[in-house]
Amino acid sequence: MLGLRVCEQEVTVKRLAQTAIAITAFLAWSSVQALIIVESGPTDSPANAQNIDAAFGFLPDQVIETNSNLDLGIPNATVFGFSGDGTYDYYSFTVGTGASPLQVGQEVFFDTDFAEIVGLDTHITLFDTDGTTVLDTNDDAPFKGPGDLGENVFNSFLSYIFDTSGEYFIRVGQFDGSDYGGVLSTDATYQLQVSTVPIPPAAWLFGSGVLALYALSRRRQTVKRRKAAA
Ligand SMILES: [Ca+2]
Ligand SMILES: [Ca+2]
Ligand SMILES: [Ca+2]
Repeated sequence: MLGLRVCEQEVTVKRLAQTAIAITAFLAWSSVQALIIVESGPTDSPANAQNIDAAFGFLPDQVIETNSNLDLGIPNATVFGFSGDGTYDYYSFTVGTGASPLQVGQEVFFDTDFAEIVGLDTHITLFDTDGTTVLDTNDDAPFKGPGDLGENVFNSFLSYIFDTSGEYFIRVGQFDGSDYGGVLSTDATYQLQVSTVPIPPAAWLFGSGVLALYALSRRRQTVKRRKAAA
């Protein structure tokens, strides 16, 4: 009887453990899913832009350009977009407002992935808060990064440091030889990644170190002046 009870307890513990593992796996899966949003709505103009603030998470993403050693602290968002309806795709995001983790003074990276391998040559353009002033644009990335699986480097990449808070726009278009690319006419899909690097703790340490040295040198000068006066 005792043996049977121990056995029953073992089974219960095992079941509880399995349930815990299943719940953990589900939570991990749902937070991974939360990092990818699918293009929805017309997205064909700044006014119809899809806001991606809620898509940001901190789980490692294999295909962002800043994913050093699968760093857990890198905010990133992924949009799965559709090409081929003859319009541009506009997405908006806020910087420095707290609605997204993007901050003023931080370098933000924009890149497209898995587009070239399905026959889409992307061209991305970053717009100011008015939706029309071009801040930067890129047709082909200057390097082949994770997610750029094609033979060439037709996927796009650009980085930008925002100096003012507000809602900005990133537009996905298609290479057509023009300065900012044309509308998405090829029937295909793409992934747009928006990511940044955390302000490194080392920078803060360095900053406080410099302050400490400055304070020490001030103290030494004061002591020296006092000694000279005495
Ligand atoms: Ca990438
Ligand atoms: Ca689209
Ligand atoms: Ca391109």
